[in-house]
Amino acid sequence: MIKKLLLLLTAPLALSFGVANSDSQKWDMPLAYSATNYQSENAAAFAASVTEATGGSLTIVTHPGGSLYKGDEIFHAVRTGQAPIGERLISAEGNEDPLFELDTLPFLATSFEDAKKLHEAAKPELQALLASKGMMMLYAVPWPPQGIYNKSPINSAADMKTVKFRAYNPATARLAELMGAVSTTIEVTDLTQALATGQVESMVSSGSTGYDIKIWKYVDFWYDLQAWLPKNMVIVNLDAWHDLDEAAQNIVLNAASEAEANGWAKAESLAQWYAEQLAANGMTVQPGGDQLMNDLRKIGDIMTMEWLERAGASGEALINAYKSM
Ligand code: PCA
Repeated sequence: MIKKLLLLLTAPLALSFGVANSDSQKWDMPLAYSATNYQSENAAAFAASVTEATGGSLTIVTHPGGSLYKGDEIFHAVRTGQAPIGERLISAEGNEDPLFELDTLPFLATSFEDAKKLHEAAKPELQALLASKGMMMLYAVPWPPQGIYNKSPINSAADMKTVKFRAYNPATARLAELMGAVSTTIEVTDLTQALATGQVESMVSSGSTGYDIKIWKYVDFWYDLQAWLPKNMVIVNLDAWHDLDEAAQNIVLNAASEAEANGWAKAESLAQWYAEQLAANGMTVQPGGDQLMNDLRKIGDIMTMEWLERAGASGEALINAYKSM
């Protein structure tokens, strides 16, 4: 009898605990880049701000450095809901859709100001594209302007012939091909080893990534080409999103717009500092010479033409909209 009574008393208690648990959620957030990079630090601040503002009813835990999912797994993980949220280099998904490559078209948007305009111009279509894949973008943050790292001086594109080149997306692989270089696509987490073993000896990237991997141990030159500013995006799975109540959604959206503003400001304020760090560690940091820039502009024109062929009228409209901003 007493046993029965106890059962009767404890059953609803257990039930209410169960409900309380399912009401509070934990989102694991995979990041591809190292914990100390400003992109990851910005994501960690975003996660902390959501966790605090929701009083822990939504806890977001970041997993930097590809520790939960590697960079090239994150898009798929979020799409399938294996991860509710994650950060991915937008242009790395260029094979999925040309729209993802807009911010890596050489010399289209080469300053933070222009990159921001390009971002605003593309946002609605990018959101629609992601929605068609069951995802939504919460915010996007640029990398500083891109330049070429190499072991020896480069005066023209021809100097890149047969060089073993690290690519980070289909566009940089195409750039390598047009220069006559030989590319391998490698995530930053595997980059130090690839440079140390001689698998690659050159790449195009920002001062930020060169600094993070202490690239001065392997190469001596960085040409600050200001060729484009690629972005990382933080994406959320729409099923996970719809599991949140409206109050939590609003908290996430507010934290996201703060993270976007902070991330852009941080990237811009660090760009020059990164270049100085490369130089301070013995590298020759300089702009591209005339011949190199001319060659790369021609290659950029080819890549833009090829992109327009794939992106069609809507791609052209997007570029025109950006140019008229
Ligand atoms: N760093 C990233 C992408 C662009 C950048 O500056 C990388 O090299 O993977």
